[in-house]
Amino acid sequence: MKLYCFAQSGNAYKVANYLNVTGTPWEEVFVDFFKGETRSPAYRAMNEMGEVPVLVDGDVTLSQSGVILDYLIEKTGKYAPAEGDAREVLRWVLWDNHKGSSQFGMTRFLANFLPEKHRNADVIAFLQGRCQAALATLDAHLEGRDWMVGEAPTAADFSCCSYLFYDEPFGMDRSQYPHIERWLENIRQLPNWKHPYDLMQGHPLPQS
Ligand SMILES: N[C@@H](CCC(=O)N[C@@H](CS)C(=O)NCC(=O)O)C(=O)O
Repeated sequence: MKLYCFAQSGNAYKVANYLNVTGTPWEEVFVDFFKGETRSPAYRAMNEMGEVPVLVDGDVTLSQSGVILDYLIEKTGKYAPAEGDAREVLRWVLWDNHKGSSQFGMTRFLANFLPEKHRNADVIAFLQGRCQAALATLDAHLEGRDWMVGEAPTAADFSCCSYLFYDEPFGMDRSQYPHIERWLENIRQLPNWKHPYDLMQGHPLPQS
């Protein structure tokens, strides 16, 4: 299996983290996102959405981290939801794609990776408000729970946690979210867990 990814991509990390902690063999294909590779015709021919991650498994090519996780869980049988929990897992993966990772990723990008001369403080402040609202939702859900859904990790955990392992600031005062911190520690304890920068290539970014 090949995973098209790069270190700064929390969306790719959702899949890389799953592959790593489940011990599923995979091959990394580095995508030079910051040089515009996802906008190239060759990349678009593979993924018309122009996004990372993409998983290629034989003649199966998939994009969208939630879909890829669903495929891998079906294929490996690892971290499948308990009976009756699948729809609740999907509900959180969809929430994450809209209200969680999408906001965290964009805010982190604008505040850290965009050249300083292009950063807009008002836009960043607006997005930080969105991040804080999402984090409050997540923290409240995790109160009294070890995992997002049920008694073991599922795609909901792999999806929702990914951007929260990165250290670049994007508006999160970690001390405000003790349930999130406890849950992230549970994920760090999974077998062979690795930080995204130790799992995928491209960090640190070359100085421009
Ligand atoms: N919902 C998608 C989001 C994927 C996504 O936005 N990936 C970013 C990298 S983290 C990307 O490739 N963006 C390219 C672009 O928006 O042009 C998923 O979960 O896979």
